Amino acid sequence: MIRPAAPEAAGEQPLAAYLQARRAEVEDALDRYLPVTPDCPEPLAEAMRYSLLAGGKRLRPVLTLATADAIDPDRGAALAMPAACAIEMIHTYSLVHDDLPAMDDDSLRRGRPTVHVAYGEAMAILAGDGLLTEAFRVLARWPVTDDPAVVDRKLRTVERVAAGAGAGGMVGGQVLDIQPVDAAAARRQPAAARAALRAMHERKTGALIRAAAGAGAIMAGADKATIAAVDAYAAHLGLGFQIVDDILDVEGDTAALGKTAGKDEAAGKVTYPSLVGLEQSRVLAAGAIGDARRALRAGGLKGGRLAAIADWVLARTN
Ligand code: GRG
Repeated sequence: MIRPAAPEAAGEQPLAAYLQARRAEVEDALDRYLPVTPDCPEPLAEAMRYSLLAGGKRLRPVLTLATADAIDPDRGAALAMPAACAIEMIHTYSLVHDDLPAMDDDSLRRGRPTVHVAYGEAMAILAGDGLLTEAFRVLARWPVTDDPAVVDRKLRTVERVAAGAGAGGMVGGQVLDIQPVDAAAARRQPAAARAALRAMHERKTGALIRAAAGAGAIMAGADKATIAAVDAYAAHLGLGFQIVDDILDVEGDTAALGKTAGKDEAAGKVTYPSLVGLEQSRVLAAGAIGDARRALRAGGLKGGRLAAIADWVLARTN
């Protein structure tokens, strides 16, 4: 959409190959972490697999792994893989619940019928519950270790992920999103409306993206200052991601997105394009990605894939 992705450093594989390889590793690991019968009743196991192994960009787990790679290229990704998968399980649960008739009432996700359409509402609620709960089992159990330093990292990761996903993070953001909006008031007070929109997205979308990057940093053994730099990067990245999401809802098509396009306008939602127009939305998205790159430089995190991932988030078409 805006500018080319960052050039690879000499000897590095292209970003697309890196993303593809990391996604494949995540999908293998997700498959291993998912509960199976007879412990898990068959219909629940099936609905959880249906939602979790249905593709998706895998932005959050790849971000966890790329952050860990940037900090400890040798061991970081292996240490962070369980957290990466747990975050994707939480993200997927949020999509399953968001699609329910009581929330967004959508019938298409990741290019196929939503879980409640395929398995019924009760099973969709329970599949989401199962994914959320199993995510915390994965965080607590893996990597299996007696090393007190790694045990400490796991505990800090659990706290950070719970904060990103919970009442002060994604769940709280969803609550703000379902409050009725006064579109006329938003038009009268555009600055206040924009601040409210940003605050909602910081929680609903941004908090889990921050937790994804933060988990990678913590599991790879980053110091406090580096964790803070990663957090600043991810906060800007989350905002950029969301603005692009709003733009794609207007400009994208349902087949490419794998979810229903044009829903925001149909639902009368306040979005970046509805508040500031498409052109200014693009400027804001590029600004957020520029801020993300600056946060990396300020934190001395120049190596690795994080800058290129920021460019990819801006350029994405689905
Ligand atoms: C139900 C507790 C609860 C929360 C739902 C994330 C969320 C909160 C709702 C999803 C609705 C939505 C369209 C949010 C905008 C940004 C977003 C999170 C898009 C979906 O994430 P992607 O694009 O999806 O990373 P894939 O399928 O690629 O993983």
